[in-house]
Amino acid sequence: MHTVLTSPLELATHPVMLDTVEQLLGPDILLYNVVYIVKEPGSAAHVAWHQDLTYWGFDNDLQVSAWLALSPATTDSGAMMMIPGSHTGGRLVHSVGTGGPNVLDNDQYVSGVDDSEAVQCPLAPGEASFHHGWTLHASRPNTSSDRRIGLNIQYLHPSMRQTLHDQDTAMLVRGTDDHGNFGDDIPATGNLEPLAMVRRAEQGALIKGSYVTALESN
Ligand SMILES: O=C(O)CCC(=O)C(=O)O
Repeated sequence: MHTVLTSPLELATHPVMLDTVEQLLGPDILLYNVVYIVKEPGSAAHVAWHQDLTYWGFDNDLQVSAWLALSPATTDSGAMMMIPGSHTGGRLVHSVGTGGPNVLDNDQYVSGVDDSEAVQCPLAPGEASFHHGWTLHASRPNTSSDRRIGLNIQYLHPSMRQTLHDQDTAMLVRGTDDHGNFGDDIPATGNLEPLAMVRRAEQGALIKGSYVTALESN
């Protein structure tokens, strides 16, 4: 979204966000991806237990995911839940096919997660949580009367390398990139400009295909 709309770009590069990410990744930061995750009121959509890094094809785990609340994320509206300490266990096997309305693109999930160990992460609009790519997380359906809107923002250390193809892109948002492992994303200069939309569609198709490959190699 940061290549086709200006407001997610501004939010993902806001100094308060980057100062927090710097504490986790160090001074050199790439912005990898920004996506809205919306759950409509009363919809059955849920997010199954998963780890972000499992299917992105990276050679390392110097990454952090931010989730910025743009509306109230409460227990009723389906705030994220996380399993404390799960980031220390490395990559877990993901299956495909929950049989339900799983918001995740490939309907992937980790089976056997004990919900009673989960910690709810409610957020007021403007608050954000940060989790590592091995952290097991999920969310339940939105039973409130309001939309639950989050902005998911992915940051990487520049030494991360894509192993599934050689055309991945990112944007240097702080510090320096001494590695050159990614092509350059072009920041949005307007909203939904046709050329930016074409570039996003092409990159999206490439990435979606490679996620499936990564899941299949479980
Ligand atoms: O929005 C959600 O409920 C889940 C978000 C998520 O999976 C993520 O931020 O990695």
